[in-house]
Amino acid sequence: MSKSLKFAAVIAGCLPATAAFAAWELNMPIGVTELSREIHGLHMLIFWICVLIALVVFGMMIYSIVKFRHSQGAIAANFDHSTKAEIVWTIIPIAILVGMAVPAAETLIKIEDTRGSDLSIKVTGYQWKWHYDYLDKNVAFFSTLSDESNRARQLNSGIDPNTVENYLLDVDNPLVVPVGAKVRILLTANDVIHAWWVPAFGMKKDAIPGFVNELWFRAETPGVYRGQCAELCGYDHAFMPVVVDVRPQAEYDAWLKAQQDAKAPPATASSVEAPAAASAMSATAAVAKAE
Ligand SMILES: [Cu+2]
Repeated sequence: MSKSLKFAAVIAGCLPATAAFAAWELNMPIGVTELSREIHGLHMLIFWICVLIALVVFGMMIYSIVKFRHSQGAIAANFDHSTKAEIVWTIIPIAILVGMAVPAAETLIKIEDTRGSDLSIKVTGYQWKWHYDYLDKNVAFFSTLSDESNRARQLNSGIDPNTVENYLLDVDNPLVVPVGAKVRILLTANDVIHAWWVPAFGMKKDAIPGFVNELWFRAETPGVYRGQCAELCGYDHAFMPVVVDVRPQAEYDAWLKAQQDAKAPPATASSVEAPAAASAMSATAAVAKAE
């Protein structure tokens, strides 16, 4: 078999594998928000610039090594300084860096611009769960690992994790937001540093105790988007997923109303709670007096 035939056979042998590789995502996900698409575009732009630089540099290197080899009688040039070459190899990299910095800075500014949001949610990281507080909406709740995943993850649980849908990526109470709304997330933590991360939104930011970090997203397609805590935060770090349920506006409004109604105390609650609180206070006073 000739060399070229062998080469063709190798290529043909690789062909069935390409179909399998198609399902084997290597690249970043494109996501479902304008920002995630821009970040992906930026990533591809810089990738292709790197490819181009590699082709030019390695192409010139290989060409020079082959063409001007000693066995062909090449004689090395004998100079130790070239102002022209130094100007060229300074200006070209500067132009490349500026060309990359301009679109990168534009995207960064957009990412940081949380003005004009439709909805603000305070997200607090806890060891090992998330707390969501819809500001000015009187809705707040904890979001913890789903019971199914939690049972399966226990040592010797006897449950095959492969049988659990969205294993370690499911929660009891997901964050619910309306589609198309600019959602501002105010991020903080109650104990150690966590990080709130939803790959489909292109957003990941640290939740730091004593600090408030901001991020925003505008999901364009309804659906359930999953992420995880992305900052090693203790031994259950792997068990505090993030789930965001993006719903059409009407469905979101109905959900919000249901949450508010469920939270509203029944009319008699205050009359029941008040005496209990009063007696607790008097008990504290009595203890204080006794001391
Ligand atoms: Cu965490």
